[in-house]
Amino acid sequence: MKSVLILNGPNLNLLGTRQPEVYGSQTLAMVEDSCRQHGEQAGLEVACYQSNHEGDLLDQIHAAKGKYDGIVLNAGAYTHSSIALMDAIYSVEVPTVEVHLSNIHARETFRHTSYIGRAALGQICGFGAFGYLMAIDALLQHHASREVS
Ligand code: CA2
Repeated sequence: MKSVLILNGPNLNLLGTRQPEVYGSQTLAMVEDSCRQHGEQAGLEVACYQSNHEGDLLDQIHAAKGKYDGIVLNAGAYTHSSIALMDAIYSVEVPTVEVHLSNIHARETFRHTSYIGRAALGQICGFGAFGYLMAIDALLQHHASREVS
């Protein structure tokens, strides 16, 4: 495993500006920096991208095939609505870990459903920005276990 794409969806560019009790006080730039540092320690290249547009996120997922060994995806509110993002993850076959800062299962009922979760390797939620680092480790572990088997 050599490279990972950290992909963030709608409104996550606003991190650190409002609702720190729900999403923490770190800005997206801070979260991305700690992902880069964490990846560097494991010899990984980490690329980061954020978009508020579903089509942009789809394009990034399509372009990840053959380019990245894994995706860490916080699709924001598209998590709960986007069959298109789910289909894209299925189709590119790039191992994807779904991340949420908040515990979506402890919030409003409409946040309990994740289309992303059907196509992802797994889901990490409720651990704030640390969840992104956990997701990188989960991808590393996923690749390591496939190399020995
Ligand atoms: O907990 C998460 O990471 C979410 O993906 C965040 C999304 C929400 O729609 C999902 O249900 C769970 C919302 C991101 C909004 O982020 C903001 C942060 C600060 C200020 C305004 C928006």
